[in-house]
Amino acid sequence: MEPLKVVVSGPVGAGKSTLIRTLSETEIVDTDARASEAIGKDLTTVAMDYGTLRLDDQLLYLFGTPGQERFDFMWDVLTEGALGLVLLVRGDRPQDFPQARRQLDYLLSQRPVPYVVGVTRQDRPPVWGPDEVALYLGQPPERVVGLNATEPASAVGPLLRLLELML
Ligand SMILES: Nc1nc2c(ncn2[C@@H]2O[C@H](COP(=O)(O)OP(=O)(O)OP(=O)(O)O)[C@@H](O)[C@H]2O)c(=O)[nH]1
Ligand SMILES: [Mg+2]
Repeated sequence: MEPLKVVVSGPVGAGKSTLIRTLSETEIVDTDARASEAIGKDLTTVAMDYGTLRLDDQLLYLFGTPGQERFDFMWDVLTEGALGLVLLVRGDRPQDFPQARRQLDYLLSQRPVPYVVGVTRQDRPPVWGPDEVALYLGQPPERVVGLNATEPASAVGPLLRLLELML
């Protein structure tokens, strides 16, 4: 089977780099640099993350985008040839939901591919659950998956769901 290119996008701190670091079976490429403005954490992705993962017989190439919108010119580069999209958002930061929705709309308008929304930090209550975020975003519940991006068994959830939806 052909490798499947999946883009992992979403606002700053959503857990994009963490998910790829948690899941990749090969050495990851990351481009985290010291954040030049106050974004609530020290390091931020300035170009991309890259990792790979095999699920059953399917090899996945995972490409993470930067979250900071000043790097959004990278989105079009990274989504070239992508066949799936995982849009992550922090479940404990509802103030990020409008931006997540804008990014999802934009990315799908550029490249209408199968997608899943992942709601991170399910291990850190109080946190919005996937069903609540699905309602907020006007998405069908099967498209929204809760996860802890630091935990392999949980982080793989959105990718398994994406493959299910693609079949
Ligand atoms: N407990 C917990 N921590 C998480 C989870 N997801 C991400 N984090 C933490 O959140 C912080 C930011 O995660 P990153 O993976 O750097 O976020 P990002 O989406 O790549 O951010 P940018 O590259 O700046 O856009 C890290 O300290 C992670 O360990 C989660 O599901 N649970
Ligand atoms: Mg990152």
